[in-house]
Amino acid sequence: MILFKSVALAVGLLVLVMALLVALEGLPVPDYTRLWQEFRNAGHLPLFGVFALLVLWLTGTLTRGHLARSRSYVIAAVTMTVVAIVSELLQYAGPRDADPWDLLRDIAGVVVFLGIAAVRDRELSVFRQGRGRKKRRLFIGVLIMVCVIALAPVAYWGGLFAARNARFPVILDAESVLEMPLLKRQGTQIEQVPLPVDFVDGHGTRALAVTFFSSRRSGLRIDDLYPDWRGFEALSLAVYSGLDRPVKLGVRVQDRDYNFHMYDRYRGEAVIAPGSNRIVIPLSEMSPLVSGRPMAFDRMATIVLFIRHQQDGEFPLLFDDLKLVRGKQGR
Ligand SMILES: [Ca+2]
Repeated sequence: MILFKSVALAVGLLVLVMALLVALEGLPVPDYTRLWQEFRNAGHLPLFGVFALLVLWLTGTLTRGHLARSRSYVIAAVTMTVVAIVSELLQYAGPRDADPWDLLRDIAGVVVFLGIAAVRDRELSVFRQGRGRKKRRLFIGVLIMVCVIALAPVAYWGGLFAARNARFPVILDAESVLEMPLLKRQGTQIEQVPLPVDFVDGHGTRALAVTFFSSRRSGLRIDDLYPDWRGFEALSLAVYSGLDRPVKLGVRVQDRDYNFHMYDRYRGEAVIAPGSNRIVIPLSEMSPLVSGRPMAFDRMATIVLFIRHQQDGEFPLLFDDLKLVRGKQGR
């Protein structure tokens, strides 16, 4: 009877957990950013933790007096680990991308929540006899460590986004290492370098060197932009070229409503002369888009700086002081 109830419980939980995971994925989100994604990933921890407590409670209630207390913990841990593995396997088969880290977060949730319950459980003798106190302290230390590891990505991306928000309206200045994880290379190499003395349009002490290689398209992509550009008049960028000839730099700007059609984003081109350059693109040029709708300046998403059909071997351009400005002069 207990076996039947346990199987029914496990199947019921699996259905419920899957429903909640689907709901977690389908929630309307305020901001489609890496930080939000990490928040959502971290949601696995309390979700599985709470369910593990539920199984613990049910097992204790169903088997009152027939089962050692510690066995209830083992049953809860095993049940939820199986639920986590099966839900991951189902996701491999389903439309949602399965993430092995999710499985670790699920199990971390089970361990942490059951662990906290165990430490506080008066019926559990393991932390209350003999050297129990020492074991208890060690165990609490392990729980804290598991929590810190599982939540580290949220703290990491939270820090990067806080620095991004503090920098705004400057988008890229290459002064801080905190800027680098928000930049994506597309067939390029990037590094922070000292600002050349004749890069008069640059700012501070460093610039971002982007090395372009021969390819159909290579560039630099900045996702997860500070979203609200309202109240600004132009996008301004300093570029330094060590070449002895002009080169054409493509600029692409997308909002969060971008529908993956080439006419549903802004696309411009600037000629970069040898030496120091200042490119200024009035926001009025970006809207309306060719697709006909206005650019959503309160929900901006991505800037891509690129070079097309680059066949001249590798060369670097230095980017700096990419920012939004209120006047159209760009400074
Ligand atoms: Ca700089």
